[in-house]
Amino acid sequence: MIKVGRIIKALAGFYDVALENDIIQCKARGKFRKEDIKPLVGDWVSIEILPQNKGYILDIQPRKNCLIRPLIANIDQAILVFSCKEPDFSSLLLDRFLAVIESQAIQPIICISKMDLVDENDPIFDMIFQYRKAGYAVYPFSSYKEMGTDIFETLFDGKISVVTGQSGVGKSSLFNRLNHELSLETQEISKALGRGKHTTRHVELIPFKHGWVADTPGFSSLEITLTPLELSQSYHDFKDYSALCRFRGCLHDQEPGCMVKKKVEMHQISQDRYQHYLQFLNEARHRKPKY
Ligand SMILES: Nc1nc2c(ncn2[C@@H]2O[C@H](COP(=O)(O)OP(=O)(O)OP(=O)(O)O)[C@@H](O)[C@H]2O)c(=O)[nH]1
Ligand SMILES: [Mg+2]
Ligand SMILES: [Zn+2]
Repeated sequence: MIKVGRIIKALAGFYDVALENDIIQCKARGKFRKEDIKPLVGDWVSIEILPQNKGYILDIQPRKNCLIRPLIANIDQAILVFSCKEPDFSSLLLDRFLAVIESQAIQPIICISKMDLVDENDPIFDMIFQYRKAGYAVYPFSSYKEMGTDIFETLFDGKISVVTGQSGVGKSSLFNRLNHELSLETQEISKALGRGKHTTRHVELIPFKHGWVADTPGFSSLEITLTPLELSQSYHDFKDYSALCRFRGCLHDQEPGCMVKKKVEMHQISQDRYQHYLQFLNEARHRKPKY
C-alpha cells in the first residue's frame, strides 16, 4: 500500500513518517543515496507500507523551502529565540538569521527570552522597538516567570514552526513550559522532552496546537550561503524599497539612486542593520563557490 505523509524525525538512517493516524518507521530506498538526495524532516514523501508499521520512502515531493541550519524543510514560520542576557543579545547574529530565514520566504518571529534577567531600563527595550519598527513581530518572554508566554497559545496554531537560535538561549526550556499544553497522545514524546538542561541533539517535529513544532540544536554562528543579489532582496523592508532603486539588481552599496541607502540616511532603516547588511554582502561576495 502506498501513502503520503510527512517526515517528523530522522535519526540514524530511519525516518518517522506521520500519516493521518499513524507513524510509520521508514528507510530510504537506495535510489536516494545514489542520487545524493537526503530526505529531510518536514519533507512530504510517498511511502510503501510494510507489515508492523514499517515502510520505505519512495519519493520526495518538491520542497517549498529548506533550511540548512537547522536542517529542515517546508516550514511556515521560524521562531527565532534570542536571549536578552546569558548569552547577551546580538543584533548582528539576529540580522544574520533574518537574512537566511527571509530569503527562504519563511515568516520570522523574534522571541526575546530570559526577560526575568533585565530591569525596565535595559537597552534590550530599544532593540525590541527597533525591530518592531522594521516590521518584525517581536515577543519578549520568560520561561521562568511566566511572562509573555501566553502568546505561544496562538502563535503555533495550525502552523509548521521551527524554534531556532543560539545554544543556551532557552529553546528547550520554552518547550518544557509548553509541555503541559501538548495533547495526551503526545505524552510519550513530551516525556522525552523533559530533558531540561541538556543540549538538544536532533531535529524532530512534535504535534502542537493543530500544527507541528520542532525544537532544534542551537549553534553560535551561521554562514551566509546566499548570493549578493539574494541577500539584497532577503530583508522584507529592503525588498520593498529595492523596486524604487534606480538600478535593477541594486545591491544597496555604492550604486547611485539607491532607495535603501536613502532610507538609512532618513533613519527609516536602522544604521546598525544596514552596517550588518554590508558586512554580510562582503561575505557573500567573497564566498568561494562549492562544487
Ligand atoms: N533566567 C532564565 N534562565 C533561563 C530561562 N529559560 C532557560 N533558562 C536557562 O538557560 C539555560 C539553557 O536553556 P536551554 O533551554 O537548554 O537552552 P537551548 O536553547 O535549548 O540550548 P541548546 O539545546 O544547546 O540549543 C538553562 O540553564 C536554563 O535553565 C528563562 O526564562 N530565564
Ligand atoms: Mg535545547
Ligand atoms: Zn539599492
